[in-house]
Amino acid sequence: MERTLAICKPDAVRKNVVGEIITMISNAGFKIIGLKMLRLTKEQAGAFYAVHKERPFYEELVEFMCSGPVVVLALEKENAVADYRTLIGATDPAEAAEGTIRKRFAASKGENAVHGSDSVENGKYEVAFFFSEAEIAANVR
Ligand code: 3AN
Repeated sequence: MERTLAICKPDAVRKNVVGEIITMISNAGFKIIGLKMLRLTKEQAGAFYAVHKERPFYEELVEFMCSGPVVVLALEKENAVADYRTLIGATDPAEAAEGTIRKRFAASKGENAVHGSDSVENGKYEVAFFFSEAEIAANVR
């Protein structure tokens, strides 16, 4: 079983569409093995997106991710990383396929409703960033 991390970003929380996003995730066959709502500090958001540190949008991205609460979900499924990327659609909502989460709820490349891990390795790392092994274990028991 593979794990991936989903985040309903501050724009999705503000638009009150977290429930609809979680329904789409559940309907696509993912098992939710962790779920919490939290407000990221600048330090946490900066560390989470450290791979993008050199990109021109880094500061904007960190600011945006701290601009309100987020909902983080640890998901489990066979082929979870690739299947979840398919479900969310392209980073730019203008390029996102019909029926994807970003097609429905993203406003722009920055305010794009959801995050998804981009590799199996990052999936493990990002789930561990937000959830302890004990928390996950209690949910999969
Ligand atoms: P994805 O989230 O689809 O994996 P990445 O890894 O290219 O996309 O970018 C990470 C995050 O950075 C995106 N979710 C988005 O919020 C933000 N981002 C990417 N490109 C831009 C951009 N051109 N302007 C503002 N924010 C961006």
